[in-house]
Amino acid sequence: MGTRRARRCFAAVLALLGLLLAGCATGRLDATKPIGEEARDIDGLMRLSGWMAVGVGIFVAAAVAVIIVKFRAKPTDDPDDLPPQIHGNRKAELTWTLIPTAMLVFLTIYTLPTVFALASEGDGRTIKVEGQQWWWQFSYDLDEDGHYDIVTANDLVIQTGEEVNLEIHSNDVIHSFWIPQLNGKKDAVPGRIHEWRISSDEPGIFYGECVEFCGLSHANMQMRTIVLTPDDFDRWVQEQLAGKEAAQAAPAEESPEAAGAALFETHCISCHVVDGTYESAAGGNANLLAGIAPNLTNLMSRTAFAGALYETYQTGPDGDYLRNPDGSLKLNLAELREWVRNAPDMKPARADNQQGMLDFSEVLTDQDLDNLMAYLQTLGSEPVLPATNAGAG
Ligand code: HEC
Ligand SMILES: [Cu+2]
Repeated sequence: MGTRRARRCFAAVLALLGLLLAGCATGRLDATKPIGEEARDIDGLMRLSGWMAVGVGIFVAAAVAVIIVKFRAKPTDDPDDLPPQIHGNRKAELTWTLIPTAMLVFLTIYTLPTVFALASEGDGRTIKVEGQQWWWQFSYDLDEDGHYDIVTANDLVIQTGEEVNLEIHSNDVIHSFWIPQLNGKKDAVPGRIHEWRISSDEPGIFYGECVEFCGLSHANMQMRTIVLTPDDFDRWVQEQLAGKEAAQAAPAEESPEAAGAALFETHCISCHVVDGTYESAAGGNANLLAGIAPNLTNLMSRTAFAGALYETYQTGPDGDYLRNPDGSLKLNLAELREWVRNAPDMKPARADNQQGMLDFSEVLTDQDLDNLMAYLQTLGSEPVLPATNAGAG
């Protein structure tokens, strides 16, 4: 092999390696900047074992290079004159067995405390996490009476400094929950409850994805963790409860909201629950393979919809939220409306197979859609955004 070809080959390998490493930090999913204790512990292990591997790699590559150069056949060598033939060398074999063994034993011992620490229960609240095709649901039992007071989707809201215990369930197939900056991955397995802890030192919006292939829209099954200061978190809880109260009041008669509520009752409550108003639908549509559809009680308080594939509110090029002249957030009305009109067109799903939302494009008129949008906008107040990092970037 010519040296030019060798060099090209080497360059290609380097480029591939670069691509591979870039995969650790693509846009919003960044496994290299841990923000919570659990993520930091994992990052520490990765760094240590990574550097040990780099050391071993360099040593082996250098040894190979030296051996190739030093012991290669020289033009003056007699081709029949072989170097001494050796069968076994106890000292060498012991060395290259014992050193790697010692390194692996060291790594195991070094890793174990973290493994146990990650498996231990945190001192904060417990939140139920349910994966289903293809979105995540989060339920909060505030007074620990076995009844969930807040049920939301897409946005997992927690407060800074709290070791939150997640109880991870799946309602259909295996999914996996991963917010790279806050902890490692944990599978959601049907029929099992997996416990997992997350925490964050800083307020912010941290992005995640389902990381176990779960069917058609696996790639569109995202979620985010909104981390608020304790004061903001309390405000969020109060607003969620207030949203529940408000959802029970009937809209003013003959308003677009009332017309929307009536349409909602006709077309939507077979799957969706709005707490209080549609008690009859509690439990959702038993036929829906993926379990119930997102609880819409506080729809407006979430930053994203449809498995966090779409923003509920408009963002600018740098990820900052856009605002109306009165300071309120700008609703992403166009995409929300299009979603209600023809959801399967915006996110691959198989509604005919009871996965995802139906196509209403042949059912609802433009007027119906306007009324439904008016009604949906009454569901909850706008999201409580983290003090810093108020953007989506
Ligand atoms: C067959 C069951 C079904 C019906 C009927 C249905 N939906 Fe849905 N809807 C779903 C499912 C499932 C999702 C979640 C889809 C996803 O993210 O993949 C969803 C998502 C939504 C979302 C986004 C919520 C979020 O937090 O992600 C909105 C808004 C919504 N539906 C409104 C409506 C309206 C309005 C109607 C009536 C016109 C309706 N839906 C009828 C099943 C249904
Ligand atoms: Cu999934």
